[in-house]
Amino acid sequence: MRLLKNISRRSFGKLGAGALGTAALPVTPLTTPSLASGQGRAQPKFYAFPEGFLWGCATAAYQVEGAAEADGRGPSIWDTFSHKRGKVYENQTGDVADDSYHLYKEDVQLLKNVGCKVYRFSSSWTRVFPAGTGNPNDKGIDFYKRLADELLSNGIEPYCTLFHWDLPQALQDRYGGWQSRETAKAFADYAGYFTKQLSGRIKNIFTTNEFSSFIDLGYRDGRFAPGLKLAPKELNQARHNAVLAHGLAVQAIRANAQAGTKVGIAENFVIAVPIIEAEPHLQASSKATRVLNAAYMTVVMEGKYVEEYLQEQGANAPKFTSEDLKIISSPLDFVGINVYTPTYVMAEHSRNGFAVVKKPSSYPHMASPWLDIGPEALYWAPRHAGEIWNVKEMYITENGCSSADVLTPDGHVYDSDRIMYLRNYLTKLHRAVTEGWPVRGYFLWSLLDNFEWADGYGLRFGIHYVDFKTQKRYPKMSAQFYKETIARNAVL
Ligand code: GBH
Repeated sequence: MRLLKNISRRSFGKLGAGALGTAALPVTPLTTPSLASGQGRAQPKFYAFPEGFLWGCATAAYQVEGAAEADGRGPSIWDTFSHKRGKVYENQTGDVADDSYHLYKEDVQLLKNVGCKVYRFSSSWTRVFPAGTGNPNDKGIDFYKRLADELLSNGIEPYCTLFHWDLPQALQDRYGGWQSRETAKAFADYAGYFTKQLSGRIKNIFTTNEFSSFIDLGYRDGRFAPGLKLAPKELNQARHNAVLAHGLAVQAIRANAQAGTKVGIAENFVIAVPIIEAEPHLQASSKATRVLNAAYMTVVMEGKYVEEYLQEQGANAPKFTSEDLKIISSPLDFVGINVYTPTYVMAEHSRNGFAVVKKPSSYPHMASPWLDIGPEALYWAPRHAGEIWNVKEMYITENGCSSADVLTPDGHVYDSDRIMYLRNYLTKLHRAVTEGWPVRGYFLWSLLDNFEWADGYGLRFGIHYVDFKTQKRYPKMSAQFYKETIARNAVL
């Protein structure tokens, strides 16, 4: 009591977060509760992770780089889309974003301060090939060399995603983007070239990030670039071209990589969580995972479109060859899973054997209305991937949340809801790892507040607050939480 009374708000700030600033975040020493204060109480059980677990943060090129016209970068469909009125919150664009193209050294220091072992970023296709194909741009490639070198010299391993939605505008204009196989081939050429240039530095590569986000939202709902609303038949073909692009890229990466390079994918497949963890719902959730991800993850992992999908789509099903399916399911070294929300599933006497349980309006979510809170998704994602598809090496390539962060006049952000979210999700990841599902690392989304696609700068996902007027970065309380987690290799 006395202690509490004596700590004023100001001095609490100094104790808890006052040392943050841009300087190193201190880690508080691990204290063992004194026996005197709790005679007979059991020792606390920390949620310890295996030694060598790879903690990191993630970002994507268009969301953080800015420098839209620097050094010969060509336009992507997100430049075009964000510059059209009414497409993005307050007509904001990624022209400047976090200016990480110029401030990357500072951002690497943020990673280092938090103790990250790994960093997942994406390369901008139009920095490397300004027109999607044809002549490469050395200055673009140079940026990723410098970034990788900066990471490596700070003891942080680079993980690069080759496509995080910023399709070259030239390919959209010439071929209708993902509506054509030509785009898939162009992607493979870019993947091969990038790998040849960078695999001395970058040993871990993800092809594509989240098919459903760039195809379904971009070509069906029109909410994301390029803002199209295709009919089902054309949509399914675009989906097919996207998974084909991934497969062709895997082959191109392998053909051009130095020994020791690993290749994978980053997917936010629908995570079917059994509404009750008991039969018959367990079986229903496995079945649902295969069927609900038929057009993307399932065909990538199994090399076939499940019957349920082909029947449901009927005449609108994609056209493909058996050779396509072989390419699409080219063996991977690891699978990356982006985990945000659960999809609850229950057993049902129907042809599929499962039903998706609609969430009531009272279901809790974070600042983004779609971001329903369900920590158990971080247990079920690795379990399904391991159980259904026999995945032997996995990463959580994204997990994190938006909060209504407020920067106090003295430069702090007390994002207790983000800490609550992370603590609970990580506890479930701990369960998955403890049960032996082979998750090697975890990338928190995101290192920094950034351009949140159609939500612009209106929603903040970072563990560092960014003042977009000054480009100053401020570690939030969640950065301190994550630093403690990494330092102890355990969830607190
Ligand atoms: C990830 O997508 C992305 O990989 C990353 O770039 C992004 O910043 C992060 O999540 C946070 O959003 O507005 O109702 O149409 C996660 C999957 C797909 C979830 C698109 C939000 C839009 C829902 N996202 N979806 S809505």
